[in-house]
Amino acid sequence: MDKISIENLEVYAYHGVYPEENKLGQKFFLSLQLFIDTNRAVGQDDLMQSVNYGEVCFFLKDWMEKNTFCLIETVADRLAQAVLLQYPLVQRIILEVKKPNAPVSLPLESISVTVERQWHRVYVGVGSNMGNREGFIRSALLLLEQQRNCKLVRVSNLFATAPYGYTEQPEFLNGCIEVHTLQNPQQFLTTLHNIEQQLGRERTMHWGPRTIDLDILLYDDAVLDMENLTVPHIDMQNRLFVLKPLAEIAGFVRHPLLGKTIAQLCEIAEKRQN
Ligand code: A4P
Ligand code: MG
Repeated sequence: MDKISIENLEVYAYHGVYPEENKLGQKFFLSLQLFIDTNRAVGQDDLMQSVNYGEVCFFLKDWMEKNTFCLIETVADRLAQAVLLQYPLVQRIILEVKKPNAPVSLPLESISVTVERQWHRVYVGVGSNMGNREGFIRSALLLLEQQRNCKLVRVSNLFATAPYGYTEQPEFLNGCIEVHTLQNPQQFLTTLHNIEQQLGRERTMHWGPRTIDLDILLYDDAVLDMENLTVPHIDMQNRLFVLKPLAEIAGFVRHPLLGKTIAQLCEIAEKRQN
């Protein structure tokens, strides 16, 4: 990927843990690398197809002056996200926030924090088998769209499906969505849990009836085995109610562990069922 770099942009701002820092302010230096695809801009030699680095510098200065945080870790995290949200052509950013006059009573050149942030492509399985099933699913999508750092990119059709696993429960409505997010997997899982909770989900029984179920199916090409999160979803390859809608919006995407595309996995699962 191509890169636009800005080095040591000097700004005066009021971030810091000590009250004096918030009152008197101090100098900060910002260095960043913006990863974009410059092919279109180069093909047409057109600034509108690229990112105007001059404009970015003023955006950074303005943001640094308007906000106040205690930690430069927070400054770096929030500013990196703000740049990604402001400039949709930027897919990834590496940002260093440097404090040359950090309040440390020892000689040093500067203190800095560097963060790397990017848009992630996530596929989520949605399901409901209680009450107004379509209403719950549409509400979940609305709540997800309202998250500042999530973009709902694609939505599959919704399918009525027979219950899988525990079968003594009503029919499900299932679908899949593609979301682009700045959140890491754990943050994104928390976001999904919050939405489930807002829509009255009660976890009374594993695999039991639910107003809404939101499962992370794929998160980029990540393979994660954590206490509360397994990605890719551990059983997605065996669930036609996941693979069918997912194949509609991500048939070309390859499962990072099984090495097959979603379209291929769907075909295999369909054959197995017949
Ligand atoms: N967790 C681990 N990995 C993930 C992941 N990739 N995405 C953890 C989301 N959550 C993940 O899930 C239990 C815990 O799994 C979470 O706290 C999370 O930390 P849950 O949603 O609280 O409980 P659950 O949904 O009852 O359990 P589980 O294992 O997620 O069940 P499934 O796999 O969601 O299956 N039949 C049809 N036709 N359609 C359906 O949608 N759904 C289920 C539930 C059963 N049968 C179905 C359907
Ligand atoms: Mg679940």
